[in-house]
Amino acid sequence: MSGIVAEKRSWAEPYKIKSVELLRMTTRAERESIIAEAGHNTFLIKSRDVYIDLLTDSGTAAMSDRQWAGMMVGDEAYAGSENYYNLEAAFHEHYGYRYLVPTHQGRGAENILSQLLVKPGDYVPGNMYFTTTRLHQERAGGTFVDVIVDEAHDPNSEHPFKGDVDIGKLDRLVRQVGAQRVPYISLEANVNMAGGQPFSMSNLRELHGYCQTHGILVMLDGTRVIENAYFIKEREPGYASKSVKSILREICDLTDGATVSAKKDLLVNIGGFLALNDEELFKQAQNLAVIYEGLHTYGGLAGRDMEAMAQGLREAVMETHQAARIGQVRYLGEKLQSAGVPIVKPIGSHGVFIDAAAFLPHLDRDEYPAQALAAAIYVEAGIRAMERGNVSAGRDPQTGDNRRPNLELVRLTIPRRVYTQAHMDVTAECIARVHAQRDKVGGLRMTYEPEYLRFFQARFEPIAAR
Ligand code: P71
Repeated sequence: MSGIVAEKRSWAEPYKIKSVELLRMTTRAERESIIAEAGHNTFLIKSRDVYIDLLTDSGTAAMSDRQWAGMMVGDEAYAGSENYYNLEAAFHEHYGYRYLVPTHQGRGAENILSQLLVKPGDYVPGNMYFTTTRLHQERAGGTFVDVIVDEAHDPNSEHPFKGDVDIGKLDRLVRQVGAQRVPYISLEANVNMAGGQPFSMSNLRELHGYCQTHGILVMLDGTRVIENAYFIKEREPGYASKSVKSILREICDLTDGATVSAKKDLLVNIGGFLALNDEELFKQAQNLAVIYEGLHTYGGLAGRDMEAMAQGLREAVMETHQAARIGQVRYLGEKLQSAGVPIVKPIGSHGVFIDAAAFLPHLDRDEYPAQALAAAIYVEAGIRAMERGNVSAGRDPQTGDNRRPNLELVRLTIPRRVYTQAHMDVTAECIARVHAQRDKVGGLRMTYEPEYLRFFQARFEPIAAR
């Protein structure tokens, strides 16, 4: 009975496993040649060469039996599919926005929103950038301005709501450029690039008031908003006894619309949508959808995908699901912390973010420490992580220099309902081994740099063997 105490109550996965996918292990020698062939970029490794895949939580969830059952009732009519109306009903019930435009994934919705609202010369403030979101804003002629609280840029700050907007920063921008050049604020839930950090309801309420006064829309990036709702329930005074479902609704009611990648919160492998309250904007969005996505009742999705999304939404607001989801990420994060690995605090919702700058202090940011660390983790145990630092941040469009963000991170992203605690143990042990030999990890030089979203396809080579 050692280790078991009467008071302790663990959580367990609120499901049992009905179907499995076998994993394949490679040798270290194989992985060394695989990473070189992939140009030291984990995006360029074949899935078959990965043992535990923590690249992303996007589109990687295990669907439930009910979602799979939904796939069998796909109505694949070109127009007016039954599944669209089922999705719309679930969408109205849970998010409460008036209008829905399905899209093939999140960036499809971002494209439409940016084209609709951003004019050349506009400014789009946001609580930290997201790669695709900012690019769509820039391509529409806008300039992104970061207005997140300073704590978000400090991996060691324990601030419980590092996703909050600094209203003072927003106000300075509005005074400087004029509210008429700020069409909306792009408000991301559970801010990805900050480490999966939530905003608070009180901050959102204040932001909503400010934006109403100045005629600025609040557009939510609701990709991980249900996880954000769970953090509000856990951390914000007055919310402990409210349901995740009602907190979600309260968030949406304080915003004017949303872009959502359904590949995260909503437990599906593909899909997204744009949500709006304004009828005129909605009509224009539906019209743009037929250019870029597909007819407005499918938006690039199969009928079956919309059915799986509707069911995923019902499962995503279940508290047992979120407790296990966020509990599993926390389990891995705490293991890494106790092994002395520097990570972003507090532990976020969708992954554990290793502070690569602190892990590899001997490397300059332009030697891409997070890229090098992700490659070293792969070579150590076949575990695939994602760089979220200088490579992801890209170049400043004005100066052409690397942006060198303060956060230089490697994300160990946990797919929903896919891996077990034992996989988390193996992962933590792998990272601890790399950490013990961290001085052997050398820097990288970029040998191929694509123009857009370079992190997906860039190639690197080691600067010199150490
Ligand atoms: C993630 C992804 C997928 C991704 C996208 C770009 C670079 C690397 C990985 C996608 C998001 C997201 C947020 C907050 C919009 C999108 C785009 N995340 N907002 O984290 O996290 O959605 O991929 O469905 O087009 O791995 P999309």
